Amino acid sequence: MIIEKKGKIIKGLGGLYNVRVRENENEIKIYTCRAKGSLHKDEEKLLIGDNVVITIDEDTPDGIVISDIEERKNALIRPPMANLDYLFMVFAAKKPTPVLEVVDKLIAIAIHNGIKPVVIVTKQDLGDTLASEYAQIYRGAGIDTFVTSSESGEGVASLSEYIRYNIKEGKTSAFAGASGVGKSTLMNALFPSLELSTSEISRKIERGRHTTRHVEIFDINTDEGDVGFLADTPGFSLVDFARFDFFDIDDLPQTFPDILPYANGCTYADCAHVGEGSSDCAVARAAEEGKIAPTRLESYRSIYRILKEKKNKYD
Ligand SMILES: Nc1nc2c(ncn2[C@@H]2O[C@H](COP(=O)(O)OP(=O)(O)OP(=O)(O)O)[C@@H](O)[C@H]2O)c(=O)[nH]1
Ligand SMILES: [Mg+2]
Ligand SMILES: [Zn+2]
Repeated sequence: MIIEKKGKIIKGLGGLYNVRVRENENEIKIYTCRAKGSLHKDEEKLLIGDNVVITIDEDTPDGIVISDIEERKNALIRPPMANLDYLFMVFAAKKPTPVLEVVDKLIAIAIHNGIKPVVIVTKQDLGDTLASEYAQIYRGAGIDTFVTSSESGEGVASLSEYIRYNIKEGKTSAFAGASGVGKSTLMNALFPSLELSTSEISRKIERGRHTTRHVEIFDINTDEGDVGFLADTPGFSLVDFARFDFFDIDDLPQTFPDILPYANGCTYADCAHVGEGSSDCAVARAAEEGKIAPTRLESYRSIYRILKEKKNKYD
């Protein structure tokens, strides 16, 4: 007999996928299976977070395959996931030193894809002042921001409350950021039963050791009646706008909600808001008045330059 079931891909390793299926009210089952040949085509490569149909042929051993993918809400390259509702941008107050341009690029990509960005500044115990300064930048940009320490427990309860309140009813979320910032450690602090592996950053170069090797989605908030999903993901340090087409240059202002109102209000002719010190540019003026954080404007201008160069090349 052939049976079809709907489920969600929660992990994938070497062509084998774990698909989470709700069998009935009380039972969740994980099926390990391969994808049907036609689903291997590059453009529709399966992603963690995909909602899929699996076909079970009870008459053959290994007779379970992923036979269809449901239409995606969105898909990201980093972390490689589909159907995200929330993306938690995780970086440390120090060790490793954050690269805010990468954080800002990720936030822009999330917003462009209709994913709600949330910032988490970890390792507050290593640098309280730095952590507050970073948090100030993102709160000022209107982004939900948390400061945590998995060492002292600071901020963990309020983040936990936020996650419990927002990541439920099938919503999918992920922790993303550089290696060694403490994503897995924080997930363990929030959900001790996960027991994810973590490891010290390299003392010499102060970089993480890429401890988490694959994306994996976990059930959370199951006590609320319905489930929410949270993924741990491998660390990455590059978001390459030159190589990948995340969005067009015309879409850029919408991805910076803190700059958008001033960009819209700028009456300087054909202004791209990237000129240094032009007193006619409303964005430059707002930055001078301290209404836009300098690092946010730098990131905006950096993305603009990359997209502009790309456009000039192909137009
Ligand atoms: N002092 C301090 N150390 C922390 C904190 N959170 C994590 N660490 C340490 O930072 C190191 C890296 O933590 P991980 O959780 O493995 O980092 P990760 O972001 O998951 O790294 P990848 O899996 O490589 O992407 C570990 O030695 C943790 O103990 C914190 O809040 N304070
Ligand atoms: Mg990890
Ligand atoms: Zn302008």
